[in-house]
Amino acid sequence: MMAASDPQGQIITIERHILEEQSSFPGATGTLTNLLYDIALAGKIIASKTNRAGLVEILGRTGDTNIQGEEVQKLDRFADATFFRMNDHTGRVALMASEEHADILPIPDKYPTGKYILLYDPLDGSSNIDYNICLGTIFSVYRKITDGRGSLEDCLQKGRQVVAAGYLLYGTSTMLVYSTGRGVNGFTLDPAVGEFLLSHPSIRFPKTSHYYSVNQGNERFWSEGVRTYTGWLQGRENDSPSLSARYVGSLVADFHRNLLAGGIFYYPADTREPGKTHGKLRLLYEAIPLAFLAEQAGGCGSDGTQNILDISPQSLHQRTPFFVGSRDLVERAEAYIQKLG
Ligand code: AHM
Repeated sequence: MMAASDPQGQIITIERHILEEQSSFPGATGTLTNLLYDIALAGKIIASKTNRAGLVEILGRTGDTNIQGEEVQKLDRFADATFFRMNDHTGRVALMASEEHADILPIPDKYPTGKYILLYDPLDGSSNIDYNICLGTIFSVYRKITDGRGSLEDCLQKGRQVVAAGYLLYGTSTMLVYSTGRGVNGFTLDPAVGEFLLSHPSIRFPKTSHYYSVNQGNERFWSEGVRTYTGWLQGRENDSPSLSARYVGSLVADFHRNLLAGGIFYYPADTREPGKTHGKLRLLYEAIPLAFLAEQAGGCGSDGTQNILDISPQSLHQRTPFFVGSRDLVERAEAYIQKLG
């Protein structure tokens, strides 16, 4: 897709787009605008490293494990530190929380705090780092609702309170896709000018879907409802859509493809071990931001029984079953789960 331009034929940079969006919010101070621009800048820096991930200097693991018990890789650590440092001193953010840290991340005392809460998964799909496969960063922004320099309560807001959310996709090109609640727009980084250019304006899920994305290797651990639903997606019933399977194992990549081509990504609850009965993915860092984007693009996100955006988070690293994509496919998953469990 070619970069979108205005009627005069000018290319629309992300800065210009964010500024134009700001002008449609009466009373906007520009703080969110600048925060989004800081995020875009962090994404550019992370992209410059992920592009070089195959090189020996960055490849390799730190040997530590993160709060989820997963091995932390160097690039994760770099992405995590970059996102924090790009936002810790600006006076726009009151508090951050990262999938890589057990607790909330206060702004250092020497810096002023602001009115926004920033939650992020710095490098999603990190099991793919060694194999030169797409990775992503997922973020969401909320307003601070407590007094002072922010607290855990500020991070545990429902998805309905999201002010802005989006992701960076480090693929064949680097993309930034975001929404401030006025639709979804996608930007592609032009390495020649070092700027994100509007390439995918007003993204909506297409009416016809093409793909379903799930780790089918886990099928034996799924409920009957999820197994039967998967059969329906594959074409085993009269009204089946007969979709093709595509699974990268990087949530951002799987979501992005299905957003553009139409489809559903799901990571259901499974019975493997007690911890997985609530799914694998994190409500705050992964499910809520993508469910917000999906809804803004005409789709939706669900845990199989209720809309992800209506769940009250109880803890920072809470996991959830997750179904996200074209609305009719998500609703059909809910119907199978309601009927068969
Ligand atoms: P991560 O936080 O270690 O990157 O794990 C999250 C990833 C998602 O990107 C992806 O959708 C899922 O885990 C894949 O899990 P699995 O390997 O079990 O299929």
